[in-house]
Amino acid sequence: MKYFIILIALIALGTIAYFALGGPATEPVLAPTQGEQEQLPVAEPQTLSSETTVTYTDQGFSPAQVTVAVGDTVRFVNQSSREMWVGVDDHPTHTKYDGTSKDEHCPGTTVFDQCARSGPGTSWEYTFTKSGTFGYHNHAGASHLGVIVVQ
Ligand SMILES: [Cu+2]
Repeated sequence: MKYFIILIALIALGTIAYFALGGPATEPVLAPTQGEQEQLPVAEPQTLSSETTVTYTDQGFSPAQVTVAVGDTVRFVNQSSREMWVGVDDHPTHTKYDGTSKDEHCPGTTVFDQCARSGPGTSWEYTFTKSGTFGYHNHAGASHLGVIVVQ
């Protein structure tokens, strides 16, 4: 009788082990793994901050409009033959970032305003911390315009 119970127990264990390990269930496991691998490269770039370059020449800002994410930095490189002062619109007050005028927020780094002239070969960068569409101009030559869209 003892051996019969042990035999039944072994058969039961064997059956459980067969269903736990068993069955060629490898194909359904592989399919979701491939799906996850395809999604990863799409998600990663959205979480990284980056730097975008706008070039200023005698013809103006190029590209004239760029779209960046909150937290991204835009570098303005002066490759012109004149002075550059990147300032948020409108000229000459520069109030269209947070309502403060140039005379109120300069010198400083909180507003999208260079607050100073910089000569050929120099650059100035600004990190955008809030979303919005910000028109700007060269305060030292206000006919040259650009737009930064922060999403
Ligand atoms: Cu201005």
